Amino acid sequence: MAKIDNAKTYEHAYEQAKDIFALLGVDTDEILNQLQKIPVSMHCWQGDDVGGFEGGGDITDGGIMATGDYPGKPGNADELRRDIETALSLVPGKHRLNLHAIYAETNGKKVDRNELEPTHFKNWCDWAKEQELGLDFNPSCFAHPMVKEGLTLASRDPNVRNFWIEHCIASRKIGEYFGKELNTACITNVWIPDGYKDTPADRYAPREILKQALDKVFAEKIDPKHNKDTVESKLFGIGSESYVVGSFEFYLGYAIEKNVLLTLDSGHFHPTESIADKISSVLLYIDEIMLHISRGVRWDSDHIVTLNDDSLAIARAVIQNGFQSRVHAGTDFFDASVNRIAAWIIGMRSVLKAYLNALLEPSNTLKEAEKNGNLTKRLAMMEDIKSLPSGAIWNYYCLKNNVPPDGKWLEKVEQYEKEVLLKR
Ligand code: RNT
Ligand code: ZN
Repeated sequence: MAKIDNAKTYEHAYEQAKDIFALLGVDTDEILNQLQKIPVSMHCWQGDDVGGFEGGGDITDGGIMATGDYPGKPGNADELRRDIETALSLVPGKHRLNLHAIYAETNGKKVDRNELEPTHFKNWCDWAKEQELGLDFNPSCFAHPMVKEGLTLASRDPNVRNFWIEHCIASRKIGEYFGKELNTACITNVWIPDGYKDTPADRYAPREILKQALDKVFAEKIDPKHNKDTVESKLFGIGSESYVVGSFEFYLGYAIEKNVLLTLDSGHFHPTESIADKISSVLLYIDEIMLHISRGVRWDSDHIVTLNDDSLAIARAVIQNGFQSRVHAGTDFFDASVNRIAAWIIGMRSVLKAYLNALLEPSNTLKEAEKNGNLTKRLAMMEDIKSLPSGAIWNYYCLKNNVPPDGKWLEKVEQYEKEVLLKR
């Protein structure tokens, strides 16, 4: 149990909350065991505004953007790793780290993205081993001069296209290396920004080109024990408002036909469209999916995750049917206007709270009511559940994991900011 002030108060609150949930047939001790087994892949790129260590490169060529100039941004991989360690020390549970190719360490040598190799990620891998973290990976198809007119894998120019095919192939090998070294499959996620600002004259041709390019990327079979491939769709980005080649329908079809995973990013759909309701549909046709849990706000797809109806609905869609092993949760947001480490912690803790809330629901009773046509009971219960004391369960879970409860973690970040971040 974490040594924090007033630990007794939190334990007492847990015991009371536990009794209340028991009245509904929910065993909170058992729920906490289940929550303990849910890893969330924390994205490394919140740490430095999707900067990476190559120098140069503007992420807006990928239709994405981080705004804000909060002090303390890490300048190298060691600093970023230290920030990640700090963030994860304030998040209960065992999680994973999601890396991007732009975070390669090339020892001052210029290594272009199509030439990246596992050695350029050895430091990350050794560190992950030491921290007992699984790694996931992403080719970085943005912030690079070979992004031509907003296109990468879907470019008509074979030089451009082949460069990115090579980069994606190199990335899968890095994923395989992580998987082998860390004894847990790496999920390598292909996302490309390709699209048009204005109305295309031909919506089909770029998709044909992309399909063929992806076939080349995935041609070599890699043991899924080490690396699993996934593809991420998007509806629009900055500068690709009218058309994105890799749309949801495109990748849904691709994933089904080619037996790869599908990534659903909660910020990549129409603002009123939620990924939560897609999960139970796509899992009828695809074995496993990855989630990029984010928070869309108007045109932006990458605000810090909070505990809101959207994140709750996502967690519910996973938990209701016991899809934990088929749905790989991850985060994806970038905000440079607040302390970057706090941003990670807020997002990660919110995702976990959403999962906890979903686990705490008396799901069988709700399903039973629905099956019996008692829709009044279904709605009444769903409303009543909202004010159950799940916060007490959460704080106890934090204590159990040696992590400060709500209201207590921020002071640790403030201390780190004073001692480390502001001295950079
Ligand atoms: C962009 C996608 C993608 C990126 C990262 C950096 O819209 O969500 O996942 O956020 O790869
Ligand atoms: Zn994403």
